[in-house]
Amino acid sequence: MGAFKEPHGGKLKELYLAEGKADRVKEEARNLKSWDLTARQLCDLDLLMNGAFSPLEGFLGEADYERVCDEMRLTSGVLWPIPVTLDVSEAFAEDLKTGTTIALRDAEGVLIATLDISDIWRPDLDSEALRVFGTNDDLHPSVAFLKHKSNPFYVGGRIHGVEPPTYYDFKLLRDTPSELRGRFRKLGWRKIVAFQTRNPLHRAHQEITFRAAREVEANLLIQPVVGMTKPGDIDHFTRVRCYEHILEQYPDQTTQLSLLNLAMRMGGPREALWHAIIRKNYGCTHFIVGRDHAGPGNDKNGNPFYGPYDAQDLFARHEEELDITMVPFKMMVYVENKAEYLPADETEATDKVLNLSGSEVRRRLQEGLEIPEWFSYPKVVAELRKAHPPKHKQGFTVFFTGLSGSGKSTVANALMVKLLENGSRPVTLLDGDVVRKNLSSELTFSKEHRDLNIQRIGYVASEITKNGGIAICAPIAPYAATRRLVREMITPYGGFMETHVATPIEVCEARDRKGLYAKARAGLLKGFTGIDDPYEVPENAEIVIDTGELSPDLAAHRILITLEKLGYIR
Ligand code: PPS
Repeated sequence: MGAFKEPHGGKLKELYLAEGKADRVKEEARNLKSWDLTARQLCDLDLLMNGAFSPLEGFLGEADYERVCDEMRLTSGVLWPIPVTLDVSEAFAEDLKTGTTIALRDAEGVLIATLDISDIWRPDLDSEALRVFGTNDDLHPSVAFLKHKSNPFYVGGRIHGVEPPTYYDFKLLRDTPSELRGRFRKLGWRKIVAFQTRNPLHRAHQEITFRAAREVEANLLIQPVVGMTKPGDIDHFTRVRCYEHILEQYPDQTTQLSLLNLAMRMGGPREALWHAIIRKNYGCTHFIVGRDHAGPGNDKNGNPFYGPYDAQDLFARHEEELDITMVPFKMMVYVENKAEYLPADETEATDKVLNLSGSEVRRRLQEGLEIPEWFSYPKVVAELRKAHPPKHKQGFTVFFTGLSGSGKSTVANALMVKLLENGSRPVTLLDGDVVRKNLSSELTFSKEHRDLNIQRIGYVASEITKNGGIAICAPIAPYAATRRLVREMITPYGGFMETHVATPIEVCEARDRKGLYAKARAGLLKGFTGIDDPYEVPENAEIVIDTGELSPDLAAHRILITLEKLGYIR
């Protein structure tokens, strides 16, 4: 058997036009209707065009789609487990006609490909979720995508590639299938075992890859996904730096690292088959399938969506047809008394087995705790620490909310000065009144404009938090839903402390520093919060203070103590 047998018995299907033709198409495409591709569609198109999705020649038409959903097969009978579809808005689909051509462009408007439309239809996305992913539970990331993010119409048809999407990062590590096959050929590699990952590699993974290579006497391809992975995963910039470090630990000339611009679906067993087909297209002969391959986590009842070895079972049933050999692995654990990694089912009852779960690693990073050397390499841990600094080095936002005159600005100012005195990070104060004069100068106090104002404040605070600074926000922010939105914008990047300045309205009104309550009572100022406009009292604020009872100094001090307790300041 030759090592480079063509996939599916056919040629690698690269969908790029020849250079001269591509130039002509670029000219002609000016008159075509254009669809701006989403990040996920751009990943799919990239792999369609470069042949990683061979034998597909475009986005699926309706008949192929139905059979893929039901039977994991194209109408030709070829095994294809995941629908690769182009979802478009109703407005875009409205005057589209089959038999015509549309232009597909990236976010900057660059023409990436044209598509000859064969099918336009409104799919039943709930049914797709159930048939492909086996569930309607939107804790499954792809079900959530289908239910809440996907456009309602699908457009199928043949693709003519004009140019690959531009990526500015790690260019030398991104390969097309023919480039990688060429490299294997040049290196004289005849057996290649591929390892798929969306996580940083630690010693356990390395052990799996070593064992796999040894078992089947093959070279190794580490092919991590850098397109789209599970929400909340470690960003690919950090991961690739980690991969580069761990690659130093592999024997010279045995292993290649190449990045895959795949948009994962977290489809468990079906996804494992898909990954294998892709690796076959990249010229690999073997594919590692471990525990819970491409697993989407747990459902609403806390149970895993798929069994830990379902992917291996499904693969085994289709292995011959896939024409790429599975190298199955059980979970690897560290056996301290033997100072080595072993598959969990090969340990003895007397062994001292060590294992760190993903969430335990995240907790240790968060708290700045030790990550032992049996688990990972110091250089890899250092990269992870850079990306996940402990709390006292992360950014955070203190978000004050409360009635006009409640004392938000005074306490916020006192807090700012105390934090500047502490000196750990730069501090920015986004006071309600000041924001209204600058960032939101054109806005009124209608509900819509108040929401917009708070979203703008939230956006700025999230950028500050992301970059390790401290944002103190002090608007009224009367609506719970908008405050929740701001919380969601910030928590992925750092701390969020909602601080309800719960000074009673009678006290605020008695102070009436700006005379606004008097005006509102006299009917001269309409829609004033607390008088004739709502204020939804926070139900889950981290801190509640009443400036009727506490001086600004003491109130700021209480917030500081809370920040200290939570680990954000030292
Ligand atoms: S909001 O609802 O969060 O967008 O309000 P905010 O941007 O914090 O602006 C509040 C300041 O604007 C003054 N002001 C009013 N407040 C409430 N309702 C009405 N109709 C209104 N008109 C003007 C008021 O001085 C608020 O300042 P603070 O510092 O809260 O007293």
